[in-house]
This record gives sequence, structure tokens and C-alpha cells, in this order.
Amino acid sequence: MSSSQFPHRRYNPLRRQWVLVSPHRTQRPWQGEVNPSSGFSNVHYDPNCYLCPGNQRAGGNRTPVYESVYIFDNDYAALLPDSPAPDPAPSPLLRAERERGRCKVICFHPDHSLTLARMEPAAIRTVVDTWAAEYAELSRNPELRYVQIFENRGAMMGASNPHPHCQIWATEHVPDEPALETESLRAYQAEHHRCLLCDYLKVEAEDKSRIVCENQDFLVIVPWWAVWPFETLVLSKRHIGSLAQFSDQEKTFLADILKQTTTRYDNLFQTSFPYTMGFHQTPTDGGPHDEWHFHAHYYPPLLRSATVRKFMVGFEMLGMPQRDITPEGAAERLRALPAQHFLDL
Ligand code: H2U
Ligand code: ZN
Repeated sequence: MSSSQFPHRRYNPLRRQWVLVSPHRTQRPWQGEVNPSSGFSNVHYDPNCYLCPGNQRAGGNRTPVYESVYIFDNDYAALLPDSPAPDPAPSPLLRAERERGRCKVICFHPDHSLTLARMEPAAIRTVVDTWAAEYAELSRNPELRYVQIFENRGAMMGASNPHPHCQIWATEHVPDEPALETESLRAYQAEHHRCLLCDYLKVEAEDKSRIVCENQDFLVIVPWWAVWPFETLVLSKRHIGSLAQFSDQEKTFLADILKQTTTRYDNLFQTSFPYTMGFHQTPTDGGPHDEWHFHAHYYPPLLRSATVRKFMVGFEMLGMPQRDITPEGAAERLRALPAQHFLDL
């Protein structure tokens, strides 16, 4: 039996965090929560959907009749462009800071029933172009130091609406996750005079056991340090920091790799696979940031089937994250799936 069949811990050099890997635990019985599976909608237009073309939104604004992608300012924005500074803190232990920002919603497509996995490559390319344009525009605002593009997919991940969409939150401070990654990437570059993720890409390309899929410009792996059962990391093969530096070809291949990844996810449990995904890229604080290497994280909650999810509770909240199936086992399962969507087979 290989040592990877015994409990051990693995290190995540990006987040400077350990994960406990307990492969033998997949045998344990489950009498806990069973979620409804997130099926596919065949409703192309839902008169009650805020994001379908021509409909009234909850905030009173109307979504226009749009043909491809539609962007609007979030009617319930978590950040405002003109928040004032908070009152001086009565104690250094009660610290607060002003946080100004912008929140936007991007509808990927007018068709309510679609997801990225089910969209045409050309339509996904239009979404990529929109992300690149929004990143570029928001990065020109000197008050905004980070542009977080993310998608919550599926009710299990808290998406408020099945209509294909994502969000952008742009903030005055670099949020904790990308700030931590920035520190790790910088420290590695200072020590080794190379990029941490370029080096990691080489290791994974040679090892091959955690590769899910790839194309000319991107590699998708279940990272060595994955916490979520089927977590993946999408890495650009070139050392580029952000969507603003993408070539035309890289934009097309990003669209392709996102479709490949989400298709395999749907095929795994033959369901509309829920996840949170987002891009980590160069902070927009005006620094040079040669250390930054563009990537996307997919954090999907499902563990055993379309209805049984992983819970991040107990030891994971009080101690450290833990996983049952090995990253190699998860990658093998995803890799073995057809690249074509099961609904199209
Ligand atoms: P999520 O599905 O990831 O929650 O994204 C939907 C966003 O859309 C959410 O942030 C916004 C919510 O505030 N929204 C509007 O701006 N207007 C609406 O009429 C409904 C939802
Ligand atoms: Zn809709």
C-alpha cells in the first residue's frame, strides 16, 4: 500500500496552509444531509427571473433585452464607491478601515437554461472579452486595488439565481486571499528568482497524476494541496499576471479550458455541478507585480454524488482543512470522463 493511502498532511505554498489527507475515510457510512440534485432547466426564458431579458429586477431597474452579455451595477452592492471613513476606533483592538468599491453583475447569456458548460465556445469567448475589458477599466480607477471576478454556481453554493451569471467585486484593499498569494509569490521569487506557479506547473506537467485536462495555453490540475474533493486549479502556461496581458489566442483557449472543466464536472455526477470559481490575478494597486501568475480556482462542494456534499465543519473549522479522497484519485476520475457533455452524447 502506498504511503498516500495513510493519513498524512500536505502543504499549500500559495495559501501557506496545511491540509490533512485521510484517504481511508471514504469508507465511512453517510446518514447525514442529502441535498436535492441541481438538475438542468429547460426553461429558456423565465418571466420571474431578474436576469432574463426584458424583466423587472428586484431593485426596480429593468434588465434590457440583451443579445449576448449584459453587465449592470449590483442593485444590492456589498461595496459602495463613496463609503466614508469609519469613526476613530476606541481601542487598537477594535480596528476598522474605510472600504470603498464597486459591485457588478455580468449575465453570460440571455438564455436562462444555459451554463458555461452548455454554452458555445464563441459565446464563452465573448464572456472572456467582457472580463478582460472590465478588469482593464476597473484597474484604471486609483481607488480600486483589486478586481475579484467570481461565479457562484448552483443553489448549494448560495447562488441566488440559476440564470448564467457572475459577479465582480472591486475593492479599495487587496482582499485576504489574493494578498496572501501575493506574499507567497513574492517571497518565492525573492528566494528562487523564479515564479512559484511556473515551477509548480513544470512539476505537475512532469508528474501527470493530478492533470485533469489541458490545451495549448492552460493546464487544469487537482492541486497537490486541494481541500475540496474535486477542487481544481486552472494555470496559464505562460507567466502572465492578468486578463489585461492575454493574447487573442489565450482568450480563446481560456474559454475552451473553462468549457472543458465545467463539462467534466457536469459529467462526474450527471448533474449541473455546483461550485464557486474565480480568477486570481495581478492586484490593481499600481505596483509592478512581476511575481503574479494568472490562475482560476474551482471550489466545488460535492463529495460522493450529486446530492451529498462535503461539509467544512468540526476539526476543519477548529483545526485545519481535511479531505477524504486523494487529489490523485479525484484527478483520475475527472480525467477519465468524456470531454463532451453528457446531455450532448
Ligand atoms: P449570486 O447568484 O452569486 O448571488 O449573484 C446574483 C447577484 O445579483 C447578487 O449579488 C444581484 C444580487 O445582489 N441582484 C441584483 O443586483 N438585482 C436583482 O434584481 C436581483 C439580484
Ligand atoms: Zn433568467
